[in-house]
Amino acid sequence: MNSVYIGIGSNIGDRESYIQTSLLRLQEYPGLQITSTSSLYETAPIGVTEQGPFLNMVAMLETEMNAFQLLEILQGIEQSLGRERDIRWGPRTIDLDILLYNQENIVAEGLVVPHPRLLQRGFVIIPLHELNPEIIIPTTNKRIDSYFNHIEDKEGVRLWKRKSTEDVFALFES
Ligand code: PH2
Ligand code: MG
Ligand code: MG
Repeated sequence: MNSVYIGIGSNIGDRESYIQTSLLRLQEYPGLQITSTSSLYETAPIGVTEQGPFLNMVAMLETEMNAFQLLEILQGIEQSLGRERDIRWGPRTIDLDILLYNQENIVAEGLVVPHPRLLQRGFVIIPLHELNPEIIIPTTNKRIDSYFNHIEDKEGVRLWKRKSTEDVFALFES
């Protein structure tokens, strides 16, 4: 089994519902289990700042799939939820990014893991840290909590819906 962290974001339409649906679709695949999820955070847009605020979260998966098989699944779910790839860093119904895949460093066309901008983004570090402050970033061999106090866009990340139980989907009830 492989342990994977994925970053999830949405800033168009019913953001929470897109995120919930993406997790439900993911859960349908055999050989893949969602093992934990962070709280939901509302975050100021980074990169292209003239767009609506995002909801972001991180989920942990256990899967038999290799990173490229998983990437294909994630892109299929993005497409099924109306994702259009026109503006880089622009608005999107759903964005599913592989952040970490075991402790592997992957550099290939179309896939770089750990995610290249992971350590510059509070909207990723904060929910990752919430799930597990001891995660090691394989490119630097440092724990995620050593980055937590140096986040530049911290003010732009606010707790939007707190995770209250271990149940992955309870987050979306009410
Ligand atoms: N994703 C981007 C670009 N900018 N900003 C926030 N706050 N959240 C995101 O998920 C995000 C972003 C490209 O993937
Ligand atoms: Mg992204
Ligand atoms: Mg992406």
